[in-house]
Parts: sequence; C-alpha cells; structure tokens
Amino acid sequence: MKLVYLLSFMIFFLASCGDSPFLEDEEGQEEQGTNLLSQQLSLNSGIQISPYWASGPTIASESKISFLILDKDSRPINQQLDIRVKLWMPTMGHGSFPVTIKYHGLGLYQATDVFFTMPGYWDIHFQIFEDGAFVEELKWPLDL
Ligand SMILES: [Cu+2]
Repeated sequence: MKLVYLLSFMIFFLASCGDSPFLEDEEGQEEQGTNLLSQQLSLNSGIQISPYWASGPTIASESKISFLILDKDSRPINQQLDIRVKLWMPTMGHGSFPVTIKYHGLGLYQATDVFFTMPGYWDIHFQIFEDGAFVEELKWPLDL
C-alpha cells in the first residue's frame, strides 16, 4: 500500500518534471531507470531518502539524481530541508563537487551537476544540515 502511494507520487513527479528515466534523453540514448525505488535509505532520525537516477549514472558527463524525502511515517516532508550531496571515492581520497540541489516541493529534490570523474567505487553522501551545521548523513554506494 505504501509502495503504491509512493509510485503514484513518483509518477506524478515524473509527469510534471519531464525528466523521466523511462524516456530517452536528447541524444536518443536510452537512460537507465533500473534503480527507481530500489533504495529506501533511512537516517537515524527516521527520515527516509529514496533516490533514483533521473539521468545516468555516467562517467565524465552529467548525471542527475532525483530523490524523495519522507518522514518516519513514510509521508513526504513538505518543507525544504538543507540537504547536500557529496560525491566521494573513499578508496582514493577524492571527490567531485559541487553538486547543485533544487527543491521541487512535496519532498522532492533533484541533484544536478553530478559528475563522476572516473570509474570505480563511489559513495554518494546525502547530508542533512540544520542552521548550517551538519546533523547526519547516509551513503548510497555506486560501482561505476
Ligand atoms: Cu578516483
């Protein structure tokens, strides 16, 4: 039931934003939508983040991540959070930044300017800040 609600919510978002992973991009390349709702990441506070690839992930060219932020009862947090996305290669000690975050309302965000500069293992950090101070984060792993 929860999933049905989420899906209809995401479909509404996809329809309204035109950045659907099910559609082809401008280059006519088929985009990957395989990670859609495959992740439900939970923070200590009970906040959940559902990320999916709106574009990519690709190496060197821009990727985009859309994500939905839900409260502990799985309802969209309809208020903009100070959330930041950091790309990091933990085995190599470097990252790629800055990533741009835009809030679309109803708990939905999009991260653009996501550039994976090389193949390998990346951690995508979703970081929550309050009053400019880091509160907590979670990592979404990616093998590229
Ligand atoms: Cu590297």
